[in-house]
Amino acid sequence: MSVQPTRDDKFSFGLWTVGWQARDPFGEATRPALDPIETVHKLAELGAYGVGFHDDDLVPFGSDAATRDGIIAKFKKAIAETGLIVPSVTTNLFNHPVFKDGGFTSNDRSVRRYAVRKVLRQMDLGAELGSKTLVLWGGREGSEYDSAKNVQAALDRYREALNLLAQYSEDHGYGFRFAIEPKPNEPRGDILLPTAGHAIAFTQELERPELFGINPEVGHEQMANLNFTHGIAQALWHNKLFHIDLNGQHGPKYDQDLVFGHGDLLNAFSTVDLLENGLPGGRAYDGPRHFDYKPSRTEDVEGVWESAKANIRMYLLLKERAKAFRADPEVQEALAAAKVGELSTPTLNPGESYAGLLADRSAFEDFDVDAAGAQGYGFVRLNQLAVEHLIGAR
Ligand SMILES: [Mn+2]
Repeated sequence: MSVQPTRDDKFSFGLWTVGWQARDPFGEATRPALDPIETVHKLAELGAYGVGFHDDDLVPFGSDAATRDGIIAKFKKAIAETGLIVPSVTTNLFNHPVFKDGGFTSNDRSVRRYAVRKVLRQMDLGAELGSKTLVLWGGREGSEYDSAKNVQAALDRYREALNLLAQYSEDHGYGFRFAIEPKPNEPRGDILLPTAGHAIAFTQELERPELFGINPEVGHEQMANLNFTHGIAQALWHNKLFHIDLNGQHGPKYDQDLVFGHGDLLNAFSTVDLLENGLPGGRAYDGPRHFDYKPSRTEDVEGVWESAKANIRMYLLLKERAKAFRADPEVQEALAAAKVGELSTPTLNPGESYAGLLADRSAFEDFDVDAAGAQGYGFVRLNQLAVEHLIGAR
């Protein structure tokens, strides 16, 4: 099937995704480094509308000011030539040994001060490039040993840092929204703000909670054995889905970062269905469809671009399948039989209070619990229709 991406699809990639040289804990790089400028051109060719990056993806850590300025000038030229945008930027607070005990929550105060400065510098650059979202992945914020980290103090320091970032953004008119990316573990044994739920709760404790949301990643939630589609639905409900990282994962194991849809395909289908078709009465997601995957270590450079293309193609195919699912009269009938729509009707009548509920004998005294308990909901039939649409059998 031919599926052509357009800029309206809002596909974006991080420089670090296709640029991963496939170094892992057990082996050396299997691919050469990619030139970020060439990557920008290649992503535009593939149909992406945006590119994101950590500070160190673009400008190697420790570069002097002149080198940095030169690289940034070339990057800006590439952005202008291709018409790509930079929807989001992020900061590398995990690679250098200085961050081995974290950035914002390192036990060492001088490391925390350095980490905050590094993020402020990346915010200046992001703002200059028109970026409105700052992603915060705190992969080193955590511990291996419970006795080594005062978690409540760490959350105090996390809050202190994020409040400062928001203040800086507002004072400079940058207009950033901040998207916390949860992950349960890896590289730390246990990472702070490990799931979408933890991160959403944390945003409520900040000075400007409305500026903070989350950037949930398929694989990260699935590493915690959670349902990603449920997670993003709840994030939308809280108005906290600021960004999304799409990839593939086979359940709770190391972070696989597979192509989107190459892990839990059924869940990828429901994710695209939610993002593209929404739910009655629910909030819609309008941000980038950002791929945060890694081309497998077995692939050469040609395979890197094939895998990038595969993400886009998987998303568009799933979008087409999800539209067909929603348009099928038999599905609509099965949805009605399963009372899926009835859940949107409030449990109380308009204006009714508990007094009305107590006065309604049909709700309790005369309610036929045996009949209600005996009814079938037909969820399996509905799911079979979904799977048949997914695999192209309908
Ligand atoms: Mn990610």
